[in-house]
Amino acid sequence: GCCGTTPDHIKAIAELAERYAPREIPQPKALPQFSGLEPLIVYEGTNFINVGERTNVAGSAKFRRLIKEENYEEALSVAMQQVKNGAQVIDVNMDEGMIESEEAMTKFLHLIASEPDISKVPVMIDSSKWSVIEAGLKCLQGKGIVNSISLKEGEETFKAHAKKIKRYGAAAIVMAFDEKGQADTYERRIEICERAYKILTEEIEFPAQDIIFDPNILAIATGMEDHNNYAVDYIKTVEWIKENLPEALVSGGVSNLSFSFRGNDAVREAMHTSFLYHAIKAGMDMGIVNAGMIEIYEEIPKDLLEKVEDVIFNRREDATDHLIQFAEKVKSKDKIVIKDDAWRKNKVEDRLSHALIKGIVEFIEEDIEEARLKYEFPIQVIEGPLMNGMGIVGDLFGEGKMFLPQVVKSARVMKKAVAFLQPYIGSPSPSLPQGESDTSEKFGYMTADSILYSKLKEFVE
Ligand code: THG
Repeated sequence: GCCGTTPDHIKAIAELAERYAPREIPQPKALPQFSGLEPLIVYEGTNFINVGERTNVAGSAKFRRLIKEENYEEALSVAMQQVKNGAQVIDVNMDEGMIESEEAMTKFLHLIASEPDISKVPVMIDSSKWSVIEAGLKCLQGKGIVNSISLKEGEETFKAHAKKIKRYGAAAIVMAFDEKGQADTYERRIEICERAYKILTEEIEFPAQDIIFDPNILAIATGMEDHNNYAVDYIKTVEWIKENLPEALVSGGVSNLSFSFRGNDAVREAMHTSFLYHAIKAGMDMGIVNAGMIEIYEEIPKDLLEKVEDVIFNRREDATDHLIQFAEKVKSKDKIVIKDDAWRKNKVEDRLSHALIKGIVEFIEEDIEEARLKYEFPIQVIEGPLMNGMGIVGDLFGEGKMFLPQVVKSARVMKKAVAFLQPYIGSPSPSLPQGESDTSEKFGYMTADSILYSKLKEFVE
């Protein structure tokens, strides 16, 4: 009680309070967070986090050549390009027989550190050699991610590595791999992940939110019957981890899935897109991807999607044969498909939407000019078709059907469109009736950048 409170008041309150259990003090969840120069915090409902795969000597012929030739300047531009195009983390891998991996990792990470446009994002140090990982850890500012550790060499090594990672203040990808080998069934995947989780959280107090499981995305449609259920088992494992191993995240190397369709990008893209769509629904938090090889789920041709999902979900015995046959067709059509410009015949509003959703800048100026002449005020082009298009982009992003790299492309189209309109928006239209000039004044100083950033911010939030 305070001044004016008598013992009677206190008594009355005590009697009332006695009937209820004290409030349980909620324990706020520690959010997973990583950082380069800027933080990357994973909130409830954060969309899928995409990790750029291109700075990998084993996964990119171009990057391998650049590192072998010690052309670090251009190698840096590969990293820069990924970040500019929306990669939220970059995976760096220097594992190659002909490369001094520790040295190359150190040199590359040092160079990244002096490029704030790259080092603003967290780095994922990717190596199967611990010495390379530790060389990388020594170079990182902020909180990076080690890719990876596992129980492959037994518990003692696993614990020793995890303790080191904890001291360096990094997070860790934990592969579903143990003394017996790589997990390739649902049961083996969950057995290893559960065991690793227990060791990490109970024995060495590794923060659960710093554990990122990778339950092995393996190649499907290889012709080997044993491989047919790989995608199904991965997705089931993701669900199990999210239900049973609190706070831990789930990741995976997405391009592995489609190895047997190397050379056929149309099929690979459809496979990645569909797989991600379903795995993210199951709870997949992040993935190592080639952002240029992901489509928009809704835009995959239905016949191709059906064949692809027959394979991913192992829905029929002849799924692989059918996809291979179909792939031949897609491949021969590939070049024609790229030139597919049927959408150019649609009305201007639909063309603007299409350009925004697909991130096509090629025709944007001519379409905007056509729309500008069609509408009474230029601002209506922004408020109408452009905002509608961005609205669709926002919805697709929200539903997990579009990813940040694609949104960045849309935002570029938007920026170009608004920049083109801007000179017309500043001055009031001659036919503008009195009293309505407020609208044009209000939007007179709306810049392409402000629209771009407010929209982007909206999406990202
Ligand atoms: N899990 C974890 N880390 C990983 C993987 C994983 N790191 C490596 C790999 N898998 C993920 N990275 C890639 C990178 C590229 C490709 C596949 C996976 C790829 N590259 C093209 C190819 O081989 O056809 C190369 C084309 C080119 O040369 O440009 O597919 O699963 N934790």
